[in-house]
Amino acid sequence: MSSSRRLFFALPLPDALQQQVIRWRADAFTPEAGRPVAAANLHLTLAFLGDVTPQKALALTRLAGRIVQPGFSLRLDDLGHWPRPGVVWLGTRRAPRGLLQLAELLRSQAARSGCYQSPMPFHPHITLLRAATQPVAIPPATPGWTFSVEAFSLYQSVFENGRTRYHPLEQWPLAQ
Ligand code: 2AM
Repeated sequence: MSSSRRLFFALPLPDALQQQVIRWRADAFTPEAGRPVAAANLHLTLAFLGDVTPQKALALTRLAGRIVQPGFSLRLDDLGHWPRPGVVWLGTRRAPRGLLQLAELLRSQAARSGCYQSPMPFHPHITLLRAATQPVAIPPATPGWTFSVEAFSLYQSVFENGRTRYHPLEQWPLAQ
């Protein structure tokens, strides 16, 4: 019998942007600030599903495949620190409507399928550092990267050899 997998829907970051972000991060934060997330793991979560059975995963991927939404442009111009989960994040000061609609749809489909959804409002962010539980000096600004979001993905979170990796399982285009 196949077992549950830890899954989430997210926006991937283009490879070139991943590299720009990690180069900037190396200068922007001291090593004591927190544990850097690997470049390949940088993503913006749309809906966290938790541990999902194969049947539920299939139902949710079918629903995801029926989503028809236009792409949008995302500007990464916000930074913050959440000391309790120990996360330093990169975000956006003005979340585009397309991003909020896509997250809302995926989150409500997940909730209807029985995946617990946090009652906290959706705060789109890309986790840059983890284990950042001490005060962190947050730079006043980011370079203000902007990128065009043309697809969203389903990821599996896998913990192996002491590391968490996010494997993209499937991707769906947003309409042009
Ligand atoms: P984080 O980066 O703020 O920790 C894979 O774990 C992704 O799902 C991460 O982006 C993580 O957010 C998010 N995530 C993990 N647990 C979650 C939860 N209980 N509710 C919402 N998002 C969660």
